[in-house]
Amino acid sequence: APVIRLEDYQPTDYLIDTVSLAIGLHPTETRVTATLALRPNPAGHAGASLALDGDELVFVSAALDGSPLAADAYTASPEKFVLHRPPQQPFTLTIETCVNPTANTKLMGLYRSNGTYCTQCEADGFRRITYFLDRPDVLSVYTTRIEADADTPLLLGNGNPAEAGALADGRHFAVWHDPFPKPSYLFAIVGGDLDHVEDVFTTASGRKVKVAVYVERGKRERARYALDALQRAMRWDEEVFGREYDLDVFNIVAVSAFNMGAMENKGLNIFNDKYVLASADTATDSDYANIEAVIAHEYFHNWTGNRITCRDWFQLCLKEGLTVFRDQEFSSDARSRPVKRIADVRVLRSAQFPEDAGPLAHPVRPRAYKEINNFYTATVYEKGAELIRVLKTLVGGQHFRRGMDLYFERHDGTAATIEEFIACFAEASGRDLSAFSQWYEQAGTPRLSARGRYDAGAKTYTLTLAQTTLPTPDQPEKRPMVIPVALGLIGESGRELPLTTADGATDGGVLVLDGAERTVIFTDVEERPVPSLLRGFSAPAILDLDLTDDDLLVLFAHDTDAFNQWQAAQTVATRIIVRAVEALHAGGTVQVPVGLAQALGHFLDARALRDPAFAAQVLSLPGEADIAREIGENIDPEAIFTARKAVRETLGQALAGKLAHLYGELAIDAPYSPDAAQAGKRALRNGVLGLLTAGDAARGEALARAQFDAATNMTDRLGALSVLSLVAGEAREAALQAFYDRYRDDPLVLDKWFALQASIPEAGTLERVKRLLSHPAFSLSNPNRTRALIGSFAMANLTQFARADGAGFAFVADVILQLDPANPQVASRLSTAFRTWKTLEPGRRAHAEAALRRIAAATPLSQDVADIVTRSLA
Ligand code: BAL
Ligand code: ZN
Repeated sequence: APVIRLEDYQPTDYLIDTVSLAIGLHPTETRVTATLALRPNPAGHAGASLALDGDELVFVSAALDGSPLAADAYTASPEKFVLHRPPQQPFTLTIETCVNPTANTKLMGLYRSNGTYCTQCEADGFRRITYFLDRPDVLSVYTTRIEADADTPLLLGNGNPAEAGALADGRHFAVWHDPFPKPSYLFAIVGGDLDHVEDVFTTASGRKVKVAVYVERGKRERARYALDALQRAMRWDEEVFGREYDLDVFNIVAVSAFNMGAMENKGLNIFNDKYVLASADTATDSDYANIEAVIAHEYFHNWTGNRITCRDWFQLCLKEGLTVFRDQEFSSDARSRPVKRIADVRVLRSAQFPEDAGPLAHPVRPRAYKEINNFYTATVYEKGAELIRVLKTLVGGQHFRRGMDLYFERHDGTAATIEEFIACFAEASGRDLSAFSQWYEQAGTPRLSARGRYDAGAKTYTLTLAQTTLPTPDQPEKRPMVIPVALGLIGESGRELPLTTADGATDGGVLVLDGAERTVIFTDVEERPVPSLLRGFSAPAILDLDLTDDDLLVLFAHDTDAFNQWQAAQTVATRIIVRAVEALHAGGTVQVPVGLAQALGHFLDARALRDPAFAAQVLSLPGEADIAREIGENIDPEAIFTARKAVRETLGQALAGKLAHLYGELAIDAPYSPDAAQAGKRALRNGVLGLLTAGDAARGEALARAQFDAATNMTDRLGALSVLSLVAGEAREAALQAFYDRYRDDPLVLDKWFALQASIPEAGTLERVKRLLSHPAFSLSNPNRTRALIGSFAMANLTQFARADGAGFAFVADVILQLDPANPQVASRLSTAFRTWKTLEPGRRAHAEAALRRIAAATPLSQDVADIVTRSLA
């Protein structure tokens, strides 16, 4: 496949002002008639031929200004429609195509999910419906007429409903008109027989919007939380960003077969039903939080993505990073801000840091790609969101809001670039942001190191910060980034010390490091301080501290920044586990200093009942992947697993009394609510149960069994089952069977059942997963099921995926090859599980490489998978 480069961007030679579509839905022969109002683009090449994109299309007919085209006037293939000599004034082109939604297993374009017709067009699925200039800078006004049989009573499109009625032979139609010009990737239709919940949302200016969520029959009550989250998001965007909704209707449709999480089509969001359906009995507290976040995310795209879209796919972070930032802020306001920040940073570190440190590393705005679907990455989304946060910290909250207002005002109705976005903030703040903009160009995570020296006589504290970034593919040389370091100084007595410098370098508690190194001298420092750096995780960097464990425990006990309080405990725990790995390698035994257990004990006494959600984050020790990242090379997953388990065992035993007491105290009497307060208690109680079981398996198992049997909600039931799943034996198998029997008809809950079994860190798991592949409830053609079973095994079970005998790698490679012809996007996603293969010890590394080479050598192989494995091997 050719490489597409940012520097080669050219506007199109033609523009498409309006699109009129007539779609006759049929399971295997859907007729699509597209009438495009075209004209030469003043910015393009005069007289050029018109080449429209297609993908596996069946061409039927074409007409120019209403008259059939002569055979020599055009060429049509499944991949292209070319009009050789287009008129040089406005003209209409009518093209008829035929598509087969039932045979569409790629789930791109028009397909069927459990009988429901639905579409997915981002990034380039529209060309699988009709020939088009299928790129985000071609904005058109769409009118869509959908026709179907009586068995498909619901017909939805973008924009506002315009007309509907009955036809002969029991068929019927609906017309939708979207007045807002949009790129083709935001096009959508739905046809089906669905249930729904609805409400009326009144916007800030008093307009009434009919909001509705459509789900499969029988699942209506499970859509209520999503409908509520939608309306809260709509209100929040008015209050916080001044953004009002702009159509008469807003529809959300949940489908069970979906490659992504959800899609922001204008006025018609289509969702993976995992991010819509929720009830106490079937969804965990995390599911509810994810639904709230994804509903808000897709809604927020209406302004950041739809009203202002991207000029080209290199600018993907313009809409995604910004919209993730917006949904993070929404959830922070709806729940606990520090807890949300910790959760988001956990995601960034576990999903983005490894990407940035491995062969798939790329800048937040890439400069080249072969397959755009492989760039919907944690770097574009999560690091992209961090860059918005860095920008806000650099310019300040007020200037940030003014810059956003300017961006909406200036670029509404256009396809914009990162440069245009940043220029709005430069203008609003009066600052030169050219150095900041380097964050978008340079891949890799900066390593920030800090050295401090206290002079008791002079009462000065000298802090030196330095940064380096390791080379990444195609970027051997790295420049320093602009890193805002939010900081404070904590005295050993526990009080926050004033930040006084001669030049006001840390005004507002933020020190900006914009070169390789910077030294600041704090004066009037009355006692030896412990620095609290990168507060709130003020930049996406890796921090190397020259602090002792005791210093860190001072921060854990006294830091006024909740993020760094949590971070201090995590850092101490990480160090202890890394030392334990080293000890095991040296043939020694695992030692856990009493300091951490004592500090955790004090913390639990003081905070557990007051702030359980935060305490749950503190109690959740760094995972195996966190430790692997810290060690960095020659990874032996078994050693990490054993070390971490031993540390948890020691802590569980040291804190046994407190944990048992807390477990009782945290029980909830009230009826289930997914709100943050109850969810926090359940999170901590499940965390307590886990640690307690690590210290005393028999006692923990008994408690978990009782919790499993008595649970009135999925969070408690699955929390107990997770604990039970770690203890091999009859009890585990009985609980798994009971869970299956209860939920055998509920696909989303069965996903949890598959995922949990695939995550068991035992040698028997590979055989279990292979057995489950042929379970009647399993199907590789459903992406959620595939991700639950195979994705969990490959991404959340390090010891078993990276088995020393290579059988885990080989198995996942087999599944990727089996899935690839049907659904390359999901296959390609799975293949990113190998992204850290180069950090493994030599034996495992060789097995991983062999598996990757076997995939790379397979024919045929999709461009999606080929791109990932080729870059992974480079
Ligand atoms: N645009 C793809 C799905 C999302 O990020 O919202
Ligand atoms: Zn998005």
